[in-house]
Amino acid sequence: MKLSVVIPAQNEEGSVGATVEGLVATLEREDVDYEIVVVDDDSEDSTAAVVGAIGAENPRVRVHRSHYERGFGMAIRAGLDVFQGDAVAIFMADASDDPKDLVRYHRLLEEGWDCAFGSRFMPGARIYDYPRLKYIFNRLANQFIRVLFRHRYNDTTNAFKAYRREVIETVQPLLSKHFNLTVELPLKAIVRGHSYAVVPNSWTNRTSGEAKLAMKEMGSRYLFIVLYVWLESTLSRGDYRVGKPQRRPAGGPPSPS
Ligand SMILES: Nc1nc2c(ncn2[C@@H]2O[C@H](COP(=O)(O)OP(=O)(O)O)[C@@H](O)[C@H]2O)c(=O)[nH]1
Ligand SMILES: [Mg+2]
Repeated sequence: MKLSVVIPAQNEEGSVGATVEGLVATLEREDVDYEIVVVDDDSEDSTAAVVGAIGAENPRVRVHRSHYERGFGMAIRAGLDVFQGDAVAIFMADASDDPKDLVRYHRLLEEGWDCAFGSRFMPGARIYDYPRLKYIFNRLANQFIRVLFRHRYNDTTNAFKAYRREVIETVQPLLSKHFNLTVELPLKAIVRGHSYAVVPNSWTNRTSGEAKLAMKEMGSRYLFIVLYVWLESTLSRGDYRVGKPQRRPAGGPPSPS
């Protein structure tokens, strides 16, 4: 199973090189068939050049200049349009995620799960230097999602997850343009009927560059998409679930001739 790794990156010259090189080293050591697509949005620094230089040596690595408007969600959506693997993982450019966790995701997908999710808040997980205020909001948001969707998974808000290609087709059309895409993808995958497995993850705070998640601006957008998916799951009678037989139009299918 070929794994595509989509990395949204904006002004990450201080960490994107190490992130990509770390991934390459681990994926090659573990014999994973992969491609790495770094989606850049008009970075004003050398992000694209750094990745371009790695790509010149390793054809599995490339930069894709986002073909959408700027934004975290739109950059990931651009990556989801162009990836070529059988599955795709979303990975941060700031070296906060661990390539070894990605290898575990790949194994889960190979075992047959549709989605592989991590949790930074379960036994076996490790978090380093998580900003305090962000931690409080994170735990509240994930608890709210758990109650609403009646599931036990406690880290829906982490973007670092992996999906089989079919899942990316099932969750269309995507609506989120910003960080709220991180919850739209897993919640839709779950309510539309895909299977998922959860493993402990580690997460390390960035040591270079700036964190871009502005919680003030994102709160209402997160709430919008969470409620949107919840409304779909409670009121749409399963119309968007995978495997639900489609009703044929009256009169049956059009005749072949
Ligand atoms: N292409 C692109 N990448 C982005 C944008 N905003 C954030 N990112 C990337 O998304 C990842 C997560 O962003 P980060 O700032 O670390 O978020 P935080 O740690 O949650 O505050 C990093 O790799 C960023 O470079 C954007 O508007 N466009
Ligand atoms: Mg970050």
